[in-house]
Amino acid sequence: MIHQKYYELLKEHEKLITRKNEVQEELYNGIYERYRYPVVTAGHIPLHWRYDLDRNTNPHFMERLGVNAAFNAGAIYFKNQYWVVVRVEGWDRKSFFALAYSDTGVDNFRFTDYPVVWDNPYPEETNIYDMRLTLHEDGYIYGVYCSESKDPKAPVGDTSSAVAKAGIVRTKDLIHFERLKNLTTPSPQQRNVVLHPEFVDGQYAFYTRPQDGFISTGSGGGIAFGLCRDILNPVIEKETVLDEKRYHTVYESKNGQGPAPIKTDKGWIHIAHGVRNTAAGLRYVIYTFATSLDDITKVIAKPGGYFIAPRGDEFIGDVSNVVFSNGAIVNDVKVFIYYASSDFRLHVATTDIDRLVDYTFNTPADRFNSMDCAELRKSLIEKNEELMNN
Ligand code: M1P
Repeated sequence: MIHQKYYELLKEHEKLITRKNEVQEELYNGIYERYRYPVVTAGHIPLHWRYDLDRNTNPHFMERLGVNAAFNAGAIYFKNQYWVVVRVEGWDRKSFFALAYSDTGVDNFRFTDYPVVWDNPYPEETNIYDMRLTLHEDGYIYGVYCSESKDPKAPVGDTSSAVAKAGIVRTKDLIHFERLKNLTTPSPQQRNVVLHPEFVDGQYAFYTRPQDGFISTGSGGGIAFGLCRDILNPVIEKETVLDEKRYHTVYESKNGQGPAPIKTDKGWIHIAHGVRNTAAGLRYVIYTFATSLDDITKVIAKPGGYFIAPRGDEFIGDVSNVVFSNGAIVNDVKVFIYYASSDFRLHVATTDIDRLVDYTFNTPADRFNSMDCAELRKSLIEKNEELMNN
């Protein structure tokens, strides 16, 4: 028999997932809109994924399989709906993927019947997260995610060292997922690997992020690019860094490609994250850059500084001072950027192709030192003064 408490909580749950979202007008910046409420939280996870509803086996109606957070989501527009593949983290610290869909893209996200599962050929794989979805021109939807295992070379007593690899799945219906082999690259570790939507020189093209260690990228210089002949035996022989980390920028310590890049008339627009260190720990922000349609390894525009940084409640979570995006949807000219805050909940920012292109191509580039930045601002003030005085 179902516990009475379930029906009480179900009403509240339905209220939460059908709550209408609204633009936060007070945060106007002309570039994108931010929304009052996160689009997916741990509270959006269906109650029967968390509680044993049976009054006999769960008389106190305890949350038996609690969910800690629902964040970093890949995204795709599929069959006229906005879909996100959410990183759901249980109280046990293990992440898994679950799909949620919405008619609006900014609210009313509802999870499908079950978490996403597939046959796993990698028994050592312990944690999975941060899937990027790419509709590739070969007709499949690919999901590339971080497949994390304990470092087999860790000395006895080291129960933290881990190895990150790029796991690959593909699907045509968002129901059946086929697990392909992990991507092999020259780098010992990989995270934030993303498949480019088009073939390049007849090959599959990946954005990678070479890294020596699990957390620190070490000699890995930034967002890289590599080609792979066979997706069923995915090997990248050469990685070339296309967007470097750099001293005293918002991507000083490391960076990573976000969703698959967005194709526009002027170039591919990339949404990426940049990381720098502070006395309070790492700070993650989102930035954009553009690459050439003729040579996708060539950066042709890059605004200085960040595109999205945490605001208000977004600062607080399991890993504070973080915004991270691995999903975006373009529907006609509208752009939906799904970003998570502080490894805890998922938000959306909306813009359109025109504004995204304008922002990426016309926002001044970083001048890399304070005096040149002050001069740049002074010239803006002078230009505006002329207008204001006439
Ligand atoms: O905790 C912040 C982010 O840290 C990692 O990103 P990166 O590999 O760039 O350091 C990821 O674990 C990501 O999931 C997480 O949000």
